[in-house]
Amino acid sequence: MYKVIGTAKSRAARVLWMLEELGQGYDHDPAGPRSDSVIAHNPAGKVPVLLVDGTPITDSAAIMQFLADRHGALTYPAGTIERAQQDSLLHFLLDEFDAVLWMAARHSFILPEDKRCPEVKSSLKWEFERSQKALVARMGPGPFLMGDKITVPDILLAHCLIWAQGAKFPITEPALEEFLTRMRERPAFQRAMAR
Ligand SMILES: N[C@@H](CCC(=O)N[C@@H](CS)C(=O)NCC(=O)O)C(=O)O
Repeated sequence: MYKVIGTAKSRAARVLWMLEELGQGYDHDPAGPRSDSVIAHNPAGKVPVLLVDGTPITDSAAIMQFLADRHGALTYPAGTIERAQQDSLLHFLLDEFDAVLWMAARHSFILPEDKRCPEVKSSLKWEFERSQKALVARMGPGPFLMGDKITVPDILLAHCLIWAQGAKFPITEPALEEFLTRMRERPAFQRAMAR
């Protein structure tokens, strides 16, 4: 029923991880961005793409939330206060973590060389540190962002923190280091990364 297109070294890792958490079977095409099998389903050439019985869905956050809703796990139900708080965290992470890391990547190796401004990275690192403080200030005792229950934003956050380590964006908040250690220990994460 499900086919994930996109190398596990990309944001496709989030979708692989989610499917493993949900215990759903899937096929995986580890295609790179802008490859023919990606462009066939997403004219933007971006990964991940999830094929659901052949119908493509793009954008990792939308895909993760779709899967969570469809299988009734890792999410609060739509229309509840908890779901609003969960979505709010998701959007905060997309704005303040994902977008900052993506901007740094664009100015490091994605944009054509003559369009890159590498000096923007020090400003982005400063923003990333500030956003970590803001996130920790709204986190409860855990172990997950929404308390006892793992939800979609936990996977997004853990993936962004791993991305940050690779991009040499320091994780400055001990609570986030501890969160990442816990998330990495999850068998579903390890199965997804084994791909
Ligand atoms: N918001 C999208 C972003 C997708 C995206 O930009 N993916 C990167 C790889 S992680 C990509 O395919 N980049 C190729 C490009 O921008 O040309 C998502 O979360 O899926």
